[in-house]
Amino acid sequence: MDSSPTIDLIGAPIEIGTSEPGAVMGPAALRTAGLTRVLHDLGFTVRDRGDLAPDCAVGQRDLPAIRAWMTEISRAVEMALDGGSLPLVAGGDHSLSLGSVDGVLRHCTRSGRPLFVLWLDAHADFNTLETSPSGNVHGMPLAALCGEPGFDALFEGGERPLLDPRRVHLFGLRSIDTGERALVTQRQVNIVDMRTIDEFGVVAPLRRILDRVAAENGHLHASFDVDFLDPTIAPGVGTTVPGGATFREAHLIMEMLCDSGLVGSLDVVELNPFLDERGRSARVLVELVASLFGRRIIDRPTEMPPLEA
Ligand code: HAR
Ligand code: MN
Ligand code: MN
Ligand code: MN
Repeated sequence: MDSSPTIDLIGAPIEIGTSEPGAVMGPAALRTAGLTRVLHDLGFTVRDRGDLAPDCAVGQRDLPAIRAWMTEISRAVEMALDGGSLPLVAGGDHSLSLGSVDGVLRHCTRSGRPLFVLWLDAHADFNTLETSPSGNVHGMPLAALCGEPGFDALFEGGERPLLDPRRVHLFGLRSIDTGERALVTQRQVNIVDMRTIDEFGVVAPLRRILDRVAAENGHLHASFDVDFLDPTIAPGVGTTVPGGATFREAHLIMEMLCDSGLVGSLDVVELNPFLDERGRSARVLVELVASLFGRRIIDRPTEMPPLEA
């Protein structure tokens, strides 16, 4: 991101991609936890665009309803980027990334920059309608974005830009379905799973990703699924998986993303306030977003501090 872009906060209260109700309250909980205020206090101009409300019946879970959402989200994100703003899409379940990444792709296609996606998530979200054990669309957005067959009904007619699976970086993976595992391998999706993080920490793997994006002058889209975090620090999500990132790990990732200056768009998804404990998860998310946008303990480079004589 450049010095201080305007941030367009786009609420996407969608839960048609999941079988666990509650994610519709996500954008409201993030605002309540102070999302707009912390960004404003960090010196950003924040335009809260409110919550999108496409013209489809509430609770409707069929493909046309999802498509109505995707079209709206995609347009809002593309418009923000075209106008020089940084879109922050607050969800809502992870199916919203079908729309947000589609919007970023359209912008990048026009500007000629390659799009890289950092998918911070316990899950791969690379199921197709055939491999999905649940039929829940929030487990499928990456497959759809990368052009796996069966998803055309989700997008508007005409050509749509596709995401290159080799530019997708899954980070924090610890739950994957059988067919999905075969597919991500076949498509050469990049994976930093929890085993890798246990062995090498978050710094070395993330630095490799950031170096790659910088070397190719890419646009980096970060998609933050609450279940990336360990459920002990973020219980407010419908699909908790034990063994997730600690607060310190997630916090450091955000600081490194900030230092890189590469993040051009962001999703914060899957917050389910109905399952949360007194707003804890929403508050943790706001803390992490603040770090991503430049809140730091002390202004100095990230090298080891010199020893005082
Ligand atoms: N892989 C499982 C499925 O497809 C669970 C997916 C859960 N997805 C999310 N987003 N919560 O990551 O049903
Ligand atoms: Mn741009
Ligand atoms: Mn997800
Ligand atoms: Mn997930």
